[in-house]
Amino acid sequence: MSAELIAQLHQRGVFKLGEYVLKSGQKSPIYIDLRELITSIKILRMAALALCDIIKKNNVQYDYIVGVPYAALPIATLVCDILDAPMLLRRKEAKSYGTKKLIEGKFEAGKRALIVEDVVTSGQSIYETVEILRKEGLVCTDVVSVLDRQQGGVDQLKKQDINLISVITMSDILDYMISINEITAQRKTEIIDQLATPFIATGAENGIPTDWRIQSRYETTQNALNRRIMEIILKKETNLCLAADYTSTEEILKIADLAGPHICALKLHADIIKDFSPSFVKTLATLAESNDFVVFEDRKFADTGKTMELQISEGAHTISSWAQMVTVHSTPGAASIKPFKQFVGKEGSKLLGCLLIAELSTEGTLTKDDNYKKGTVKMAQDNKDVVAGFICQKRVASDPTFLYWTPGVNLDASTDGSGQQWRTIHQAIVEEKNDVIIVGRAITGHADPVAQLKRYKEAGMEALVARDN
Ligand code: S5P
Repeated sequence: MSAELIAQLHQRGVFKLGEYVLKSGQKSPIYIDLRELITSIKILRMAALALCDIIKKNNVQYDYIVGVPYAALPIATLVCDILDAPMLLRRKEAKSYGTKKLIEGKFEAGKRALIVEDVVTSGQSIYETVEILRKEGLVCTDVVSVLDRQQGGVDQLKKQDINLISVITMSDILDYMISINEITAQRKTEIIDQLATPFIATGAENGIPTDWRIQSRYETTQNALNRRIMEIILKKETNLCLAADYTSTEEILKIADLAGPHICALKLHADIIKDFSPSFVKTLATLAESNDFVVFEDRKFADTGKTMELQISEGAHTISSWAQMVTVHSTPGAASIKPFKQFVGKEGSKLLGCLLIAELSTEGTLTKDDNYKKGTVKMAQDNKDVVAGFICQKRVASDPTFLYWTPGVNLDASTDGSGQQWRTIHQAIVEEKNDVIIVGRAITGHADPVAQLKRYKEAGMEALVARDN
């Protein structure tokens, strides 16, 4: 059954050879995205049947079946259907209303829960699920997965008394690729060796300190903007940046006043404001000072050095006279940074630093390209005095001296229908390892923005603390 499954998956292009960076930041010579499974119910069912097969063959005992959220949920559902077994659902975030339960479904403490996973790498996501189930009194010792990437997952889980059985392993896939002359036996050995090399998900590759806690990073940072932001994060306990995308100064000042206590930065698009004026930025500066937040102009500069120099200091907005931070595209190359360097510390300029756009949140963005991201990171690394970090979707560099700011966050919706892609705070911070969440319409478009500000502030900090502890 597993051979047929491998052939079917291969036919759908699920195995991609190349150079990839996994969620953990680890490099991988092969990428396997089993999420493509769910677009073919036939293959999904085949995988579910194979899982049922190994459950029976190994005589795995269970009272309930639980999928590791989210990718394994459809397959866990099918497994439950085939085995006629009761399913429990593990939530990634407790509901902010009602019962706040982390496990949905009826269960009795002391009974056995069997975990279903799609792909196992280090076993970390499985362990997180096991921990939650065990806290609820469930007995949790067995996991079945579709694929084991052979990256130490089995051993890591063993240490936690969890037994992992998989339908297919990376070796099986590579053997299949050898059999159809797609790779050589030598390449297989190289890939398996590379995958088995222990990985430390930090900056250790570059000899950079490995502590990601904001407190430690605050104590060592050399960058003026990061010092300021981290100071606010620690003092006000907020890693929330509000995107105040209103077109009138009245609305912006109103939300700035309400948001003040809950945010570390207020982000503007000055070019969408109908009645922008020097008195507006003056009032905003007063609010920023009394509430302790940073004023951020999301200009996304991308031009020749000279033009950007004029764009930041002249024209209707004279951005450098009021914004403490701005966004800059890396596309112009070295010219991206130079004009901004001269404004940090310059008389009459408020600029403390900038963020480089490493990856956009929009559907179909060309910034997904790995070389593009690498080039952006290199540019930042060579100019740490002015580049404080990145706008990104996943932490783009294993370097804690930068801050990673991420837009595309909404707890109640996944898209705006105009290309924006939203995901949860847990995903943005814990899974994708960003530091600051940029949230707009989830707050500004809500009937009760203050309640939303509190909700995003609390959830943002909770995720940050959970990530680093
Ligand atoms: O990739 C990006 C980069 C940015 S800075 N995607 C984004 O959405 N942004 C900005 O973040 C965008 O311009 C907007 O101001 C904010 C997100 O707003 P929301 O309403 O979608 O949360």
